[in-house]
Amino acid sequence: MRLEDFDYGVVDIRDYLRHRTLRNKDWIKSIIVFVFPYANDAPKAEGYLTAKYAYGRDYHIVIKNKLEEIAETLGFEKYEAMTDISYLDEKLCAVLAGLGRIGKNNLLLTPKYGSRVLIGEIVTSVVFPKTESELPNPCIDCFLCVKNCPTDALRNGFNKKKCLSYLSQKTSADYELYDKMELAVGCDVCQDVCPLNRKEYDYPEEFRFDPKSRFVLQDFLEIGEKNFREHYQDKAFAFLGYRKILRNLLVLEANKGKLRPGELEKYAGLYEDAWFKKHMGHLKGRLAGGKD
Ligand code: B12
Repeated sequence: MRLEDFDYGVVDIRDYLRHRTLRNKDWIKSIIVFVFPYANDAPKAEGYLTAKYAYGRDYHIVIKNKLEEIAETLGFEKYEAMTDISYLDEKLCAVLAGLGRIGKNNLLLTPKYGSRVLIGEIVTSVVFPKTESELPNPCIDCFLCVKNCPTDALRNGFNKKKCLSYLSQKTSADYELYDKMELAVGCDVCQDVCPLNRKEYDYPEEFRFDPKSRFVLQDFLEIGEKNFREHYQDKAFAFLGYRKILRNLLVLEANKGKLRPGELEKYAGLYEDAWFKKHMGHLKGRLAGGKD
């Protein structure tokens, strides 16, 4: 495993500290930042898909393993390999490493892959020569992501509370926003409409679509809460837990006009959680043509 086989750039820790603070990390001298591309198109499949970043094996596992291997190869004694679950602002790291710039969709846009990349990093006590390039911003200001965001989360900056990706992980009471949901986990609209995301490229085979990233309500109910963790243990969305994904699937069924009021009654009684019951109440109101 050679560093040259990867898309990476190096940040001098002093440059990062000009923008963000870090506590008790005085030993870090360099951040080696990596981008890993993932799927760019959706399979034709019955049921509800996850966002594309979650099509394959959990990227937290895949990327961390790769980074650990690289760090071993480089012979680092003191280092940390991280992705997502990281104390660093990873997009800022990637920009400082010369890997891309931030687009109107709030994401790192790279010249080679567009925005469909995941970011990972190795922080090390070794001083590495820093990457000097700063790329021009490839975002062409077409505003397609801003205009097409189903919940208007990108207008005047990013409003995470309105972002469907955020909502799919949370138990928010903004039920009307959920009415726009199209995926079982996450959201891809702002990336799907981006003209810079029409590139062809290879990506790690671990990120290829596997059928567990497609949900059919009846099958999901059969898997059940007890078997959920084991069944989805190698998927990036396992941390959401059974009930939130079930809520998402019921929202999607309602959004597609596939739920009957009688069915909802049955599901609403499954769990005592107030957030679950209230959301089912909202769906019931929708089916009845009322407000709530
Ligand atoms: C929390 C989180 C979320 C939350 C909230 C995000 C938020 N911004 O508040 C939610 C659940 C909404 C979310 C959604 C998604 N996320 Co997320 N998320 C994170 C996480 C863990 C922290 C983000 C964060 O709070 N950063 C701190 C705040 C301050 O930064 P920010 O506002 O997000 O970004 C700004 C700074 O980076 C700054 N910045 C960037 N460059 C520079 C340069 C200079 C000089 C300065 C001063 C500032 C600056 O500008 C950015 C834009 O305003 C990161 C991983 C990480 N540890 O960084 C992943 C991460 C950002 N997410 C990622 C992904 C893939 C997604 C989704 C695409 C998943 C999906 N398909 O559903 C969506 C995209 C939504 C969107 N359009 O942004 C990737 C992004 C990869 C990329 N190409 O950019 C990351 C990096 C994870 C990873 N390891 O790859 N995410």
